[in-house]
Amino acid sequence: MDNSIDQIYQKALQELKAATDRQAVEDIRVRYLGRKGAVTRFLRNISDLPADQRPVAGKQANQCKKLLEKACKEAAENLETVEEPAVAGIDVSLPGRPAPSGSLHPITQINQRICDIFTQMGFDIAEGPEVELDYYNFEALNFPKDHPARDMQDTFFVSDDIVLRTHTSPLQIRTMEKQQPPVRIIMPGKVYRCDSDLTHTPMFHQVEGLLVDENVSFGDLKGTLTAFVHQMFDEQTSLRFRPGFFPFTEPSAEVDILCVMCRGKGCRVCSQTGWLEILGSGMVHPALYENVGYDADRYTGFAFGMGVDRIAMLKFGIDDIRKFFENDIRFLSQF
Ligand code: 2NM
Repeated sequence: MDNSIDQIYQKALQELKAATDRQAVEDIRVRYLGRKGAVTRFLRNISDLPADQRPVAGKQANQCKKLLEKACKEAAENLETVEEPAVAGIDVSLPGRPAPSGSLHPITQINQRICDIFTQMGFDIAEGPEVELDYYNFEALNFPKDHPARDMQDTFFVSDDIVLRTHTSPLQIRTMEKQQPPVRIIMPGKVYRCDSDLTHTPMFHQVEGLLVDENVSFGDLKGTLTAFVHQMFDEQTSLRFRPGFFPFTEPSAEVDILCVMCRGKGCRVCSQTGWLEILGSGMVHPALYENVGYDADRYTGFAFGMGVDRIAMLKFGIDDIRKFFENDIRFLSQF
């Protein structure tokens, strides 16, 4: 009898030692000290013993019960103190926090989209210097000596005959000097003009294009730029070709799209006209062919130019161009 309660007690202690979490301790406590537990049953059966054995057995069993209760409590507490420091305050079942990733600048995104559309049509990308000779920036492009763009007020002069390029067209001249037609290139890049307000910054981004070959017509210009606008905006976008003037093209046309804000009704963005100018274009002026040594009787071509920043403002609905260059992460992370 003495042995049996001691055996129960020793077995319980052994199991407690092996327990690795608090639930295991609780299971042991129920199995020994619960209503149908081994110790509880032993205590209940004491009344069946001979009267002279009852006091000793009762005392021993009660002592076992107390010691076991204490052992269970301590085991649970120990497991708690072993577990907690490792996971203090942390729910290890939660998914980890993702590392914040950067995103492409909105101007980069639009620039890439423009280049994708034209390279899919077969245009090659050309790049060149931002500090240019006056010759490539103006002279070879048929800008007369007294043209207003040559004014100090519009152009950053590095020296008498060196400027920060005011457009990427100098590169078209450089390309034509090196290569006979067919030529089919676009030139993305930074350009510089002495201008600064809500819609102008001293540095902005342009993509210009040039296609020269035999039998290139104004119809090719219209078809190419219409296809571009439909891919850049959407297939339903209405556009119009409006007569314009550029020194390097003749005839010249400005391309307008129906205002993306008011759909032609007239609003602040389109200055109540219902149209937005997004491109300049035209048939390459024969004087340029003379300058690069092309046979002007054999070849014709078209050229175009657009402001990437302006298109990005229209696509994203931004009314102040300077936001693009402040590099406020709260602004940039929205794109
Ligand atoms: C524009 C508008 C019209 C243009 C012309 C040329 C060149 F040099 F090939 F003749 N490059 N880009 C051009 C024509 C650019 O930008 C508004």
